Amino acid sequence: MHLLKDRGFVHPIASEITPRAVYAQRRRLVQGLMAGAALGALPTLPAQAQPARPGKLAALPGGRSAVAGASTMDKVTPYTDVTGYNNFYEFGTDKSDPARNAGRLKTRPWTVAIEGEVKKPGNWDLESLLKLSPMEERIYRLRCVEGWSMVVPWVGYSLAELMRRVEPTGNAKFVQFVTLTDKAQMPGLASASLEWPYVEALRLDEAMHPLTLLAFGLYGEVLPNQNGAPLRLVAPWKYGFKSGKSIVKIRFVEKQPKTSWETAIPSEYGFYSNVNPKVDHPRWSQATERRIGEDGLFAKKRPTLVFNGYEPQVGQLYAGMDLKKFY
Ligand SMILES: Nc1nc2c(c(=O)[nH]1)N[C@H]1C(S)=C(S)[C@@H](COP(=O)(O)O)O[C@H]1N2
Ligand SMILES: [Mo]
Repeated sequence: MHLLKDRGFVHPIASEITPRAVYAQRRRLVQGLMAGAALGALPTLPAQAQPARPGKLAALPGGRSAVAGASTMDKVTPYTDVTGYNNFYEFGTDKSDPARNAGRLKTRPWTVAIEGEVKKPGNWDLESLLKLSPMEERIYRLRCVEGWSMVVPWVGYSLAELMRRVEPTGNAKFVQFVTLTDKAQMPGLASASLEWPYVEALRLDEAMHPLTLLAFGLYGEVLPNQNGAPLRLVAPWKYGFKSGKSIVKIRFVEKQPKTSWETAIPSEYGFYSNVNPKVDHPRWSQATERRIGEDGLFAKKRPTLVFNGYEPQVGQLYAGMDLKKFY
């Protein structure tokens, strides 16, 4: 792994990204070796090709969404991949760390503080947030800046629903999302891979866009902890890192806030972070992507779409902006 500057970890360069199938196989091999060692037997591969479906979580179905672009026809990524291959650095930087370490995260009681430039600041408990608006299912592509993507059936509602209730003032130009930092529950916080808390932000109009989802579930169930329980953001036209997990605070501000990735490596991660195949990451191309679940050794990469394919819906938000400058 390439280490950058004084930080312990950054996204790997593209050539280092292990295809999912190879990674899964390697992991099974390691597990097999460990099991074999424990039993004092010869190492054998477990018979199951896929890990067993973990215990069902509480049901959280969503109705069909009427929001334009909210349901891609792309084949959804298997549940085991969506919940077993994650970025959630608070639980470790390996893709398998969140699934392994996030189980202990306590997601009730949970409150989200609404602060800053709003007429109605205050604390919202999870139960009130769950009841705020009818749940919808949104099938979104999620593309990580590392070059992989998935298709996830999220459950939630537009962030705009909450924003309308708290009434941003005329001074609110940006919305900042602050996520949980709890050393007792999050082993990854011990490493200085990023500055904690993990913070992200959107421009007010981006946050108000109907595609911007406050997600509480996936696959018809409440969010697994590794995917950002009990609530996370999903902005489908931006790289995955813009979508903060396990949000505890939403702050409305006048000035463009710094985000965790920008603070860590400003030359590589800008504020906007719109999916843009024409703007290379300084260390690798962003022109193609590997779709998780179809990435056998011989699977072809897919061309990455401008705004992750959501250009008809969000393109006008950036009319007249130089997207090479505002990357
Ligand atoms: N709090 C927090 N949110 C986070 C991250 C993180 O490390 N911490 N990683 C981001 C990145 S880089 C990606 S690609 C997505 C991954 O979401 P998923 O694991 O649900 O696919 O979460 C984003 N949200
Ligand atoms: Mo990411």
